[in-house]
Amino acid sequence: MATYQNIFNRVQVHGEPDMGVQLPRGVWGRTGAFFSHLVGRFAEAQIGPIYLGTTGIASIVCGLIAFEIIGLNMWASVGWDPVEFVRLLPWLALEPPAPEYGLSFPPLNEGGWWLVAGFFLTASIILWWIRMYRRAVALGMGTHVAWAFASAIWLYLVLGLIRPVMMGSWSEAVPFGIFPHLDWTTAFSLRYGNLFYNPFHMLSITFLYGSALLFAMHGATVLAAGNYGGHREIEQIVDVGTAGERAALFWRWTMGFNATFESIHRWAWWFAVLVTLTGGIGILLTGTVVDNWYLWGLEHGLVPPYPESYPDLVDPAAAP
Ligand code: 07D
Ligand code: 07D
Repeated sequence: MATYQNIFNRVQVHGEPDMGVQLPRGVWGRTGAFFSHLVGRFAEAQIGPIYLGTTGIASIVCGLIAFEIIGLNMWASVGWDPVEFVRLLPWLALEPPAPEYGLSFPPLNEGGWWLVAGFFLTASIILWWIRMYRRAVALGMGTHVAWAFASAIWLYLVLGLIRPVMMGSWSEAVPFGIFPHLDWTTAFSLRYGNLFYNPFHMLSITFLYGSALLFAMHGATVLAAGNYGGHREIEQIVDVGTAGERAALFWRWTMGFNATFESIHRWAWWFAVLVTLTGGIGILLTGTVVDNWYLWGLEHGLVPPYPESYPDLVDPAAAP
């Protein structure tokens, strides 16, 4: 019996590319479209039409400028040796200015390039946000995708712009680089007394784990009802079969209640959005309102009171 499977063995029959709903032409036309068998094994086989548009092009240009500045600075840091550049790439960095520069503009080689790259990266990300927003409006859709993206941009802006400005120093910001940004993350947690005791870090982690759980439940449920056509969304909408009913009953059986076709997507949206929304709040409070999350945790009864086994020993985290 033929079962419907999207990955690996979907039959790829197609005619002309589907150019999408007719809309009044914008400043820019749509590009053409073509089919890729390989892509069709993982998703829709059709590539395009892509709408580049003014903000799209501007975003790509700004993104490329930032990428070039970061890459060239990293290359310069290994004396322009191409082999060393490739070998050490994950460890190379473009660091923000040193603390003595505060919020001023330092010489290019002492953090100035970091500021310029940050400016273009931020411009690129915001332009891409405008593009998503405007494309959704042009299609008569809601702007949910743009607002979810805005939540990620909020955390990014807190990390690299808002918090450093509130702290009065660019040196507080994240360096560009694969492992260097991980070192920064660890150092940040240590410097501010263990981020685990930051309740907003806790919330962020809860929503991160929750997002993974929800995604697994949703994906698994739809696939599990696949032999009743559960994954064939259009048929499910026009012709109510039993896939949705079975899936809903499955969850009522196993955990007592079930999401609806609509609410599962609202759950997913909120869980994902809250990861970076709460995360950004947690980072913004760090160093501005709370200097040491471990001591804050002690004060608020979060940190377990350890027995005084060694009364003469001073806890380094509690030292002034
Ligand atoms: C799968 C969608 C595709 C996106 C990808 C990332 C770049 C960077 C630039 C070489 C899920 C593209 C990467 C454009 C290239 C240069 C200069 C999204 C998917 C494939 N991090 N982080 C990574 C960024 C922060 C942390 C990986 C960006 C904070 C930890 C990648 C930002 C803190 C770990 C990356 C950012 C932090 C990572 C994989 C911006 C706290 C890992 C990301 C703009 C939140 C993991 C070696 C991924 C890793 C990892 C990119 C910010 C912590 C390089 C662009 C400062 C603990 N981060 N990150 O798949 O393997 O995301 O690191 O804010 O363990 Mg990070
Ligand atoms: C970075 C949003 C910005 C990204 C944007 C994308 C491009 C690429 C790509 C063309 C990720 C721009 C894209 C430019 C274009 C292409 C291909 C989202 C970003 C706009 N933590 N921790 C979190 C855990 C510890 C620390 C969040 C777990 C330690 C710091 C998350 C553990 C220390 C920060 C989380 C753990 C520490 C965080 C991130 C466990 C280190 C943050 C959520 C089990 C020793 C960030 C409040 C996210 C935050 C953050 C998880 C441990 C430090 C929930 C599970 C104790 C400094 N941590 N963490 O979605 O918000 O990021 O904190 O140990 O800043 Mg943590």
